[in-house]
Amino acid sequence: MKYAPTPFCRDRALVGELASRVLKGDHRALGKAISIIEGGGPARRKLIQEIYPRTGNAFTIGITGPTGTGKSTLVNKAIEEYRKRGRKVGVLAIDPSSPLTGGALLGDRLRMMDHSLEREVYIRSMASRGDVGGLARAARNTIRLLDAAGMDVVIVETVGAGQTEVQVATAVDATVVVLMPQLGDEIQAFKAGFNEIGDIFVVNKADITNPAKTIFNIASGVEEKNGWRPPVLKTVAPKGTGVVALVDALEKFGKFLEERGLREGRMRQRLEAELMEAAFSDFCDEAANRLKGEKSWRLILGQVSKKELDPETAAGRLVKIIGKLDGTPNA
Ligand SMILES: Nc1nc2c(ncn2[C@@H]2O[C@H](COP(=O)(O)OP(=O)(O)O)[C@@H](O)[C@H]2O)c(=O)[nH]1
Ligand SMILES: [Mg+2]
Repeated sequence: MKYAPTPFCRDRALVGELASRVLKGDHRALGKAISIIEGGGPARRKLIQEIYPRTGNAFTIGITGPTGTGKSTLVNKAIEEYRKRGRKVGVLAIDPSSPLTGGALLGDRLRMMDHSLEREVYIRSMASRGDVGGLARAARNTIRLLDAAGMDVVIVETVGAGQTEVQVATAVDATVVVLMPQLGDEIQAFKAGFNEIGDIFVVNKADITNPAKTIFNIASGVEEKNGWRPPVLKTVAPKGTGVVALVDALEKFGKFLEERGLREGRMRQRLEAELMEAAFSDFCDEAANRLKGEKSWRLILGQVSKKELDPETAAGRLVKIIGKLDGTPNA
């Protein structure tokens, strides 16, 4: 059960108060609010109800690519560049490492530490857990919180081209795919997955080997979408080389979306996917809980275990039973 064990009527007032502090840009409140988002349940719903009208102002950026290509280093430098341009920056780093070690998580936190104390920068890490849909949902809502808290730019770092990463990477206005020279297999992966999601491509670690061939390979693979041809940029993240050009390209893409009136449409498309996922996920949780309270559930379970009924026929019957269940859904 995801629902908070504390009585929610008391929590409602607390969550309302927390939301108003988030809207004022209070970093401590943000931290608590993100934990509520991760926890799910009615507190999450109340929180999002409160802040949602105040979202939509931040320019949201997804940074993705294989492990070790230099994404975190690049994010750090991008934060610096955005600070120079007077923007408030929120960062969400989604870590792929096993929740048992948490090694890279700590590393990311340390690497980003120099900015954490600044008032205009907020950085949060989120461990990727087993629950794929849950993570994407938490990430989307965290982006909303950072947006509502007054961040001008929200950056989300994810790894790889798996289902979750693609979901998260596409929950933003602009997606930057970070690769490096001589990735070999990764270039194949790029062709399979990254190609479609990238609005800007970066070949980082340009100091290690000549990136010309990699850049050429990527550039010949990218396709123009609605009049935007994704640029392929070259960077040396630790030195900050190419970072100004990257932030320029992001700003240019942001303007492009606004001028062409594409931002709204893209947002709507993302919402469509999100609502469908969220509704089905909640429906499954709720239906499972209700079903388990039904006499027919135990009856059918018993029949299957005694081999009076097979699992496939049982599943079909359960679907019919779920369809007939009524009750007041959690509002
Ligand atoms: N030589 C070189 N090393 C880099 C560059 N960018 C990042 N690194 C190093 O590569 C390692 C992985 O970087 P990190 O930012 O954690 O990659 P991530 O896994 O994509 O987030 C770190 O040791 C960085 O210092 C670069 O442009 N050149
Ligand atoms: Mg990283």
